[in-house]
Amino acid sequence: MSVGGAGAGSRDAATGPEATRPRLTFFFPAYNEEENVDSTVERALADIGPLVGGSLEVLIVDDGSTDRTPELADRLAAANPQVRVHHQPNRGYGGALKAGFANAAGDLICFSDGDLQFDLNEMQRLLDRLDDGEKQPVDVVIGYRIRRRDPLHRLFIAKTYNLIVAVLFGLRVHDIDCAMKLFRRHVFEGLPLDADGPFLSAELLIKLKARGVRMAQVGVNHYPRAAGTNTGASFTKILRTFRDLFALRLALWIRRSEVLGQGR
Ligand SMILES: Nc1nc2c(ncn2[C@@H]2O[C@H](COP(=O)(O)OP(=O)(O)O)[C@@H](O)[C@H]2O)c(=O)[nH]1
Ligand SMILES: [Mg+2]
Repeated sequence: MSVGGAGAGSRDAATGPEATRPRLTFFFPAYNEEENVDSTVERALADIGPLVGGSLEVLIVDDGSTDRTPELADRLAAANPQVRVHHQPNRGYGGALKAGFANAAGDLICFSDGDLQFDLNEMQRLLDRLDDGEKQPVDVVIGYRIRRRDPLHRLFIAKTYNLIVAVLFGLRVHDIDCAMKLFRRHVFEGLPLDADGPFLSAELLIKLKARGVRMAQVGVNHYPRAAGTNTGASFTKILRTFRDLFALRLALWIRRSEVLGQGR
């Protein structure tokens, strides 16, 4: 699918025309996050809102949650016009991120996770880098976890994965999966994104880099999950990630311009 720009066909009717775009959309994937969804929205409004003079849209992407997340999200959206919710049948982490990009109304789009493992106020660091006129101009700023607060086996899996992606795709970034990322809206125009699973984060960076989009990296803090369970590296998700990884590697060899959304 192609997200952003005119391709964002699934945008909810509530989004205004370009003239009324909020400066920034913050979205987060929420999959069975009933314990965290209220506080993530609250933190986003309190911590990110002031960074953009209140011109903020908070978009909850409910990816087919089976707990009370959908109803809590609806309640949050009904209570505050700055908050919107996009519901969809379960597609996976990547599917949820794609829905976020496609449905965000902001001129700038950022996302994080819905489990409070990041300090949302640190979006300031990403916004500062995007606006820093003294450094090389960039259109994307990605965070990296200065000290990742996850179980040891997760750190090992992540290191190996980052290395494999670096070797196979030449993508050298500190932390592919860090869920603190900021984009200018235009980078999504005509950009086809495929993975519905966790590989989407890598796919996105690989394709942006191949399209010549300039990116910067900034360090952010990371905290243990506030509530609920980490499901980021289940066995099925790892299998799915490798399937998608090899599919993209092959596709970039045999039909590069098509997968990059560039006319042949
Ligand atoms: N759409 C979708 N989102 C998920 C899934 N698993 C986790 N998430 C969301 O992705 C984010 C990170 O999940 P988490 O389990 O904390 O991953 P980890 O931090 O990498 O262990 C949270 O916002 C979750 O709600 C899933 O299977 N589908
Ligand atoms: Mg997490």
